[in-house]
This record gives sequence, structure tokens and C-alpha cells, in this order.
Amino acid sequence: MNKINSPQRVAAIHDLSGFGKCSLTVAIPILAAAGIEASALPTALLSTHTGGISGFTYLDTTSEMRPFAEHWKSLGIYFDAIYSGFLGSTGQLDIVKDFIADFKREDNIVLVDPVMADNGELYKIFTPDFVPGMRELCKRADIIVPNITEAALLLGEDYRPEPYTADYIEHLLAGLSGLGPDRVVLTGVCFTDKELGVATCDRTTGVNDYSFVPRIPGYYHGTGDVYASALLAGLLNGFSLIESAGIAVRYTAGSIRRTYEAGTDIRFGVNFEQGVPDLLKDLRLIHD
Ligand code: PXL
Repeated sequence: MNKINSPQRVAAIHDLSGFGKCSLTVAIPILAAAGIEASALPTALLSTHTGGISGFTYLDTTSEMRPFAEHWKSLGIYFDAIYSGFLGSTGQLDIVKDFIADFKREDNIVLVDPVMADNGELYKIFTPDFVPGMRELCKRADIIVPNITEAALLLGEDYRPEPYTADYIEHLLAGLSGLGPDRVVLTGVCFTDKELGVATCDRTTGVNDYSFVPRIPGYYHGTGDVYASALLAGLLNGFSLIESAGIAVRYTAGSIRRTYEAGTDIRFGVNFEQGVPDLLKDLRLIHD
């Protein structure tokens, strides 16, 4: 009988939005499907996410975050990855920096998804002082996964609408990797209106790469979280940055395609659940 190893463990630092799949309700199931245990450090508790759904409830859980971290520290828990996403306030940026200082080891990964903006605009709940704080947090990451709007904000540049040129994308990648992270995955990259994908930059190999899929119309909510969670699942399963970026592009695109074909409200999140078998095949965890 094959020996069963303990699963790898991720500290997932995101909000819990009850309806409208994103953040923890996306990260935990995707990581679990890929054989990875996720411990939740919730940043806020909402009835729905804030993207285009009005009347949501919002409980800021900042005051619980340090006590969670202290308790986990007292238990001597090891995390194979620290994965942060939507943070509820500027004060939480310092808490996550301290969490990284406490739990970072030589051989674990810090992935920061600098969730704060899209389509040229900062999400409404954030004030402009959130941006320099997020820039500081990104400096402590091994991998960051910004979209184009977040990349421009992190670099203190004006947002440019699509389509993009390779020169502009390479300029963003160089600037972002200059902030400190060894690896950058830039999402929402497109050179034409037919395709959409990501660009990667790996300072450890000096290689930049691209992964594209045919574009599906509409702006689907929560796809950044699906993407970053699948990317981390690839990395923790031993795939390279370029391979993991491609696996996550295919999984996110499949999730969007199913949602589009079903005609689901674009605010409700994408159907990532029924793509799990394909993801597991791509991760070579199951075979045809
Ligand atoms: O998917 C990003 C995200 C996560 N969490 C909350 C959000 C958003 C984007 O709007 O509102 C609460």
C-alpha cells in the first residue's frame, strides 16, 4: 500500500462572503480538492461580496486576527504557504506583515494577491492610503498575483485600458518584480479582443512567459480568487510557475465557460466546482 503523507497546509487570509463565490468560499474548496489543507484566517464576514450587489452586511474581523495568529503560534503550526487575498482595512496590512514574519520559513511560500481594484478603479470600500500599504505587503511576498489595475496602482502609474502591447506588459512585470517578489503573475493580459490570459515573470530563472485562452464575454466575479487558488494548488503540487500559471488559466477559463453557458448572473461567482475533475487531471492527481 502506498504511504499516505499528511496534506500540505495553507494559511488562507481572506474574507468570508456568504453568497457570491469568492475569497474563502473559493480558496478552501479548490485547495482541498487538490489535496491541500486550508486554515482560515478571516478578514471580514459579509453576506455577499461587494462587487455589484447592494445592501451587503459587513463585519470587520480585524480584532480577531492577532488572537488567531497568537493561538496558531502557540500550537507550533507549520504552513507550507501563506496566501492572502481580500483584506478589510489598512490596519490588516500590518497584521498580515506580522503574520508573515512569524510564520515565514526558508522553504514555505508567501503568495499575496493584492485584491483592491479592477477595471481601472479601486474597490469602493478602500481609501487611497490602502495602496502604499499593499505595496509594502507585496515587498514581503515570494509571489504576487495582481491584475492590470492593481499592477498600475502598485507602481504608482495611471491605469491604461486594453488592448496592451508586449512592451507595456513587460514594463509592468519588471516594475512589479523590482518591488521584491521573486515571481509575478499578472492577470487580465490581452493583446487582442479574442484572447485573455496571464503573463509570468520569474526572477529566479530570468524567464517571462504568457498563457492565453479564447475570451468569453462578460466580467465574472471571483475569478481572481479562483485563479490564485488554482495557481497555488499547482505550485504546491510541484509544478513550475509557468506550468501552474497555465493550469490555473485553463481551470478559470473552464469555470467561466460553464457559467456563461448556464446564463448565470455574472455577480454570483463562477462554476468552479464542476471543473474539479479536469483540474485534478491537469494536476496529474487523477488519470483518465
Ligand atoms: O474577489 C475579490 C473580492 C473578495 N472579497 C470581497 C470582495 C471582492 C471584490 O469585490 O468584494 C468581499
